[in-house]
Amino acid sequence: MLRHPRRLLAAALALSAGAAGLVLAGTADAATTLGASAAEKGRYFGAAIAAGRLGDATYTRLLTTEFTSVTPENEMKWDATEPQQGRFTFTNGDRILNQGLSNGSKVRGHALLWHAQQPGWAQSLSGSALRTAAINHVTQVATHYRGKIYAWDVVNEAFADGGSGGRRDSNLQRTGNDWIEAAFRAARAADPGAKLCYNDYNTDGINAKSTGIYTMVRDFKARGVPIDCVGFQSHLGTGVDSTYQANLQRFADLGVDVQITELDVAQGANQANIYATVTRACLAVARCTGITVWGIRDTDSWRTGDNPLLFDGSGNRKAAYTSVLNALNAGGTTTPTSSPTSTPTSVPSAGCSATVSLNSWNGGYVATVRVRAGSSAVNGWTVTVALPGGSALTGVWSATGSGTSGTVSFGNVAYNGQIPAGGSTEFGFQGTGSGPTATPACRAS
Ligand code: G2I
Repeated sequence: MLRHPRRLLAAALALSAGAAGLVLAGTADAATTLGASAAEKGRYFGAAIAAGRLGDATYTRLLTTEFTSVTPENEMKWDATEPQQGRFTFTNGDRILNQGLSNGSKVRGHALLWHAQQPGWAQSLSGSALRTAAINHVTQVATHYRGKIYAWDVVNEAFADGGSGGRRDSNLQRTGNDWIEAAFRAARAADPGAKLCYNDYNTDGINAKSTGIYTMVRDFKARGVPIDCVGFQSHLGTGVDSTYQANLQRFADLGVDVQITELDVAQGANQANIYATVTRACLAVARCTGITVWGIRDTDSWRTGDNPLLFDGSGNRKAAYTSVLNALNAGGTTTPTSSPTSTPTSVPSAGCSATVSLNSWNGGYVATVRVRAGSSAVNGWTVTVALPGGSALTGVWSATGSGTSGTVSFGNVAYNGQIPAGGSTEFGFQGTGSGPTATPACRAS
């Protein structure tokens, strides 16, 4: 059977929802929790949570009944996980992880590198000492959580506010413009199963800042830098930009998932409507895989006095809650599926060639495939790879894939189909078992 990675994702979402005992698609009745309703649309609905609140019975009741994903509000940040250089403490991060996993939820890792909440020792480093320490941090933390994190915010808030569309100045930025891609490569090597996200705020529409990020993501995809998703924090005031959905869509069209990662909205006449607008925007973009709100009750929020969340301080559902639930239960969603693809029947011909390099470990691998044009330019390509028995594909980036075992094929995506004569591009996939050993076949279209 031919399968697309997004179908695998949908299947995985269904499985994780099933583990939480939720009723899935096919039922006539509207689901009655945020998580169950989102699952019916193939998406998760998550909350940022704090380890220190897990002893609060109302908090944990809401958490376990309403949400299907958790993000640590502070517990996996650099100051929390590496308070002294080279000495890692995962106690509170692990509490969040275990809370999520024991509830059948996804866990979003937040955040490997950020200019804020750095431990004092890192704040005082610069240059190659800081770069080395930062990459080591990414490697150690992503390795500790390997195989357990759905998506990592690898880099958080690296772009400047205002009209420049450029990078924010920081000690990390001063180590060289390539610090972001170095972080993503280190994260991929450490946890090849996690989706790797870039996350930022004030990106809630098409503006100079979001366009700067868009340009970076497009460049990363073209050069094979591993990036799988972009997080839109969505800390909103009393309005939402009319281009909110179009902005999500333009990123999705680059071949990355998009996620709403830190949603909260100032209390006011528009709060419920804005929540609904954001929810509908995610449902309308096939690659929007889920929504996370930044806290559970108003009293749990970092925005003291804004009352920006879905539950009041007593844990009662607000109008904003009902608005989100109704939006989730309404029709008009774009489900994360794709049109069927077909297995190539013709013998691969000259015109392009492909080579594969493997990063393997006991039980899995990441394959990086370089596709090269011959003496003529290529306008679209398909690469066919024979997987050894027992190997199953678990993810693909910078290509569309069909098949999960045996002979699998990969096609170019919009931005990497055209290769000039003598030029090359890259895509990758990951799988369980052993990686392919035979040279892949390449067919130019
Ligand atoms: O600032 C809101 C969010 C913006 N995007 C990235 C997120 O990581 C960020 O989260 C907030 C947390 O919600 C706050 O809880 O990040 C803040 C730090 O920049 C967090 O605040 C910190 C306080 O500054 C510390 O004094 C406090 O010890 O929370 C810590 C734990 O309560």
